[in-house]
Amino acid sequence: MKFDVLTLFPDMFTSYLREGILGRAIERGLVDVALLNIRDFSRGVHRVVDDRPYGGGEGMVMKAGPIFRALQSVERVEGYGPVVLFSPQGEPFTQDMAWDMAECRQIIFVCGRYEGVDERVRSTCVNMELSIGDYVLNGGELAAMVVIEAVSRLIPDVLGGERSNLEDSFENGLLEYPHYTRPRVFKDLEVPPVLLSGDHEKIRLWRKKQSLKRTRERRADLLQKAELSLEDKAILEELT
Ligand code: JE8
Repeated sequence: MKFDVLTLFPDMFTSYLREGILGRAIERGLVDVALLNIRDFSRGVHRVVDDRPYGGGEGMVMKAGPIFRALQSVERVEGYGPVVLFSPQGEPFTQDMAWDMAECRQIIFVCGRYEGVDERVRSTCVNMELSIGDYVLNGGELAAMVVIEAVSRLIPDVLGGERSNLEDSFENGLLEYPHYTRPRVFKDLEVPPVLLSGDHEKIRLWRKKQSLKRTRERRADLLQKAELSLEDKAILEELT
């Protein structure tokens, strides 16, 4: 998977991309992230990338030209995917979108700053506008990192030994069950005995029950959407 990221702050990505599962995936050549500094595509000695908004008002707007030229410089590989613009007005990013994106060979991200990018970038060069949530960031960079991480971990072999995707939160539409590790007793708090029983079927059912309980308590909206098995429904019934 190739990610091309257009940004004014490529350094925000470099240390982040070296760490953890993603860092390993890049090392192994499973993921490639190319960082393009939009300022390198500006013109004139002052390398201007932003300007005052037509119609007046506060703040600056990113000029269309530099972003347009940066996009033109990106070589599209076979099986390329969308050009994604991040903005608070974008469609909310979901795990389902991450799965769809993981099928692509290449995804291009445009990270704005200031008040955002000239509308003509969106209308001519962009075919997907995403938001990572209903809160205000200073630019698209953190959003790009979020999407790169969420998509990368779905690429075969990226997780490797680290537990399978399928158990994770949202993969089955439910929140995860609680986890425990040693010591067995911490500040008078004991690990639930079932987890020490060695009875794998009992453990599986306990975890599923915890998962369903938590989802109902914290995220009833997820429970409505989840595809529940007969077993899930029976456990939920029992919980009420
Ligand atoms: C951004 C963003 C996502 C999210 C994304 C891109 C570019 C005061 N203004 C700040 C208001 C409009 C946005 C300005 C900052 N900004 C924010 C996001 C995002 N994806 N979930 N929240 N914020 C840009 C400029």
